[in-house]
Amino acid sequence: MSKPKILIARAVFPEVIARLEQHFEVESNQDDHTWSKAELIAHLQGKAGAFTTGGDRIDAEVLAACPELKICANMAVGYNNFDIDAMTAAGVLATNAPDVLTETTADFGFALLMATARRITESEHFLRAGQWTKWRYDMFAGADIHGSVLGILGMGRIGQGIAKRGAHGFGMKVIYHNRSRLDAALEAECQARYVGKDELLRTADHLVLVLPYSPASHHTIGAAELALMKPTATLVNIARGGIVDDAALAAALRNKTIAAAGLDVFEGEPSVHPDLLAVPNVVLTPHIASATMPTRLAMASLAADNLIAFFTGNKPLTPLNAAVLAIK
Ligand code: 8YV
Repeated sequence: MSKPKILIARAVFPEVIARLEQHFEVESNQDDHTWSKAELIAHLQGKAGAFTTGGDRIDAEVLAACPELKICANMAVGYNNFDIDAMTAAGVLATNAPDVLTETTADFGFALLMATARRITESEHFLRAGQWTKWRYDMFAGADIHGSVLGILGMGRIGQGIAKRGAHGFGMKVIYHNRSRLDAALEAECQARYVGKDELLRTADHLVLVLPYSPASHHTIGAAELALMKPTATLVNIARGGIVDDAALAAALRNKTIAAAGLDVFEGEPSVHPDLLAVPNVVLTPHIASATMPTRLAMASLAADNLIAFFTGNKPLTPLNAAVLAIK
């Protein structure tokens, strides 16, 4: 019997490709071309499965053009690149890659928070530019982490990881806002107190965004929300571009409405709003919060496990629209 055909839409670990080749006829984009939608559709022709990353958009147009497609396995916990309703309607299973990146991403969120509050990259640029000629009492004076109020917007697994690091490691007072409140045991574990969104914005010394992106969370942080924050506050976004209005944030940083920001994700990335590039009080990183080799391998392996399980008649590990499985 011939093997099912799958497409690996981006470059990935050779050992993951080798494993998939035991089960599938594999076409892979190992040269890591950036495909247009038309090119993605062309490469998906005749494929029953796709291994995707966060940049590969699977929507009604792609689904209509690829009728043989049965499953898309995302190598990402976020899945805003999938139109889940359209996939369900087309009978295409969607899977993501949760859990395996939680601690790595929480580590990075904390690293970005510390770099932002303590002005690490800004001061390094100053040093490299040969501007360091003497000590000064207020040179790159930033904001304390220890004992401060850590606000978290979006209290899923990664938000909880950041809360625990803050509360247990740095004695921070943790407050959070989320669509639903955590149960009492989880709140106690994270030493986190539930507050309304306005109180979160007004009270946090450091605010970390970890909520999923959807049309409902578009520009959750804009000019009005930034105006509520303390002028000494820092804002960190490791969630998704589009949750923050980047133009409004650049203006707030320029006008010192808030003190500083740390951004790993951007609206329209890999493009970055030119106004953000022009302000010094922002730490900018290229969407690397999950980027350690063991974690990236675990994410890719989970996506591969989902594809293999699906085609060998087993239950995929992390389905997003399990209803599709029920009607098969
Ligand atoms: C990925 C991410 O690096 O998992 C996610 O949701 O944002 C990142 O860990 C990226 O989406 C590539 O798939």
